[in-house]
Amino acid sequence: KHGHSFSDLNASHKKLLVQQSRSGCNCNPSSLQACYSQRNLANRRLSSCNSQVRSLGAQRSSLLRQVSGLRSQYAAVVKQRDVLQGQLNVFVRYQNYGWKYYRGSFYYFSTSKANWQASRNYCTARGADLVVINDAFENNFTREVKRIAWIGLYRSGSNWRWVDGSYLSSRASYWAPKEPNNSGNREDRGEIWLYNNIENWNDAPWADAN
Ligand SMILES: *[C@@H]1O[C@H](CO)[C@@H](O)[C@H](O)[C@H]1NC(C)=O
Ligand SMILES: *[C@@H]1O[C@H](CO)[C@@H](O)[C@H](O)[C@H]1NC(C)=O
Ligand SMILES: *[C@@H]1O[C@H](CO)[C@@H](O)[C@H](O)[C@H]1NC(C)=O
Ligand SMILES: [Ca+2]
Ligand SMILES: [Ca+2]
Repeated sequence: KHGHSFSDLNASHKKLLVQQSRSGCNCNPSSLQACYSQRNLANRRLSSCNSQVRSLGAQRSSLLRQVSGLRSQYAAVVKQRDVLQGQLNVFVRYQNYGWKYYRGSFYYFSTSKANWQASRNYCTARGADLVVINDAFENNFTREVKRIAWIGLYRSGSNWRWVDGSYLSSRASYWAPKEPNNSGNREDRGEIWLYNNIENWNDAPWADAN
């Protein structure tokens, strides 16, 4: 009876081991304790794996956000580059036609002589206008033409106005000494005159060929 029950026990232990091995516990069948401790180890590994998965998930969303940020930065830089390339093309084209660049504007000093209105037409036909001298820098720059040349200044009643519509009284002016003198009562346009002086403008009749 004793032997019978031991053999039963042995058989049921074997069955148990078979069940455990079916359920995936891959341990040494000689020790149940070793099996538990391997299971516990596996559980710890599993929970460490889970927290790595969670942390990788968080890293992934952060990386996806970074990628989308970089994509929009890239698009902005591409746009900026295209704008700059366009400006460079304009720059090169103007320079090839003899225009001079100074402080944000292009200038063309024609060598042909014409009256004020014809000179202005020459400018407007080229998408420009006679020069409006805004400050001492621009005045110095235009004096470098080193010859008499029309500027975009005209008499309007008792005022002088620039071709952009502004009144000279609201701006710096660089009239030569004793100018504008309206000589012969017919000097109604401004010109670069004593170009070696800071104060260099003169009034002259519009029909003069400068
Ligand atoms: C118990 O089972 C083992 C194998 O798991 C076997 O080697 C052994 O002889 C068996 N003992 C008895 C008394 O049946
Ligand atoms: C203009 O030129 C004069 C000398 O010709 C100089 O003294 C003056 O500082 C210049 N002005 C500017 C704003 O560059
Ligand atoms: C008046 O201006 C003209 C230039 O437009 C100049 O030739 C002439 O000498 C000036 N006359 C006087 C009296 O300053
Ligand atoms: Ca100007
Ligand atoms: Ca004059």
